[in-house]
Amino acid sequence: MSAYDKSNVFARILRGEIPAKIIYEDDYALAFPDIAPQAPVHVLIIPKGPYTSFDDFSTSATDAEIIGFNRAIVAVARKLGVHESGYRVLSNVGVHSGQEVPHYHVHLCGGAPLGPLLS
Ligand code: D5M
Repeated sequence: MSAYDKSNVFARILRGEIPAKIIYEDDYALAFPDIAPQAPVHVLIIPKGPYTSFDDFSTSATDAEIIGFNRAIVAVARKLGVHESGYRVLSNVGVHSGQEVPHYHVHLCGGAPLGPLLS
């Protein structure tokens, strides 16, 4: 994976340069709706640090960042009311996954049966 590009769209959202409807924020994470939702609930959760992907984050972030970020995902699921009904957490990594934005993000989808992930 190449070096972190500070001009990516999620870095710009973190800096407040591009508007986003923030639905959750803490020391480790920010969450906002996906611009092209694929489910009734579809939000993106991003860490505040400059990590390109799940792979980069899991390799380079501190234990506190990793724990804090994962707990933020669960907090978002609770806040959105999908904790009981269930939800999907997915992250694209690199070219073959189709990752578009080179700032680590997870898609949290739910609000209805999602069907099989792979078909
Ligand atoms: O998915 C990147 C996702 O990011 C894709 O579902 C669109 C979404 N996106 C792109 N720009 C924005 C803004 N400005 N707000 C909200 N959502 C956005 P990937 O996993 O990289 O393929």
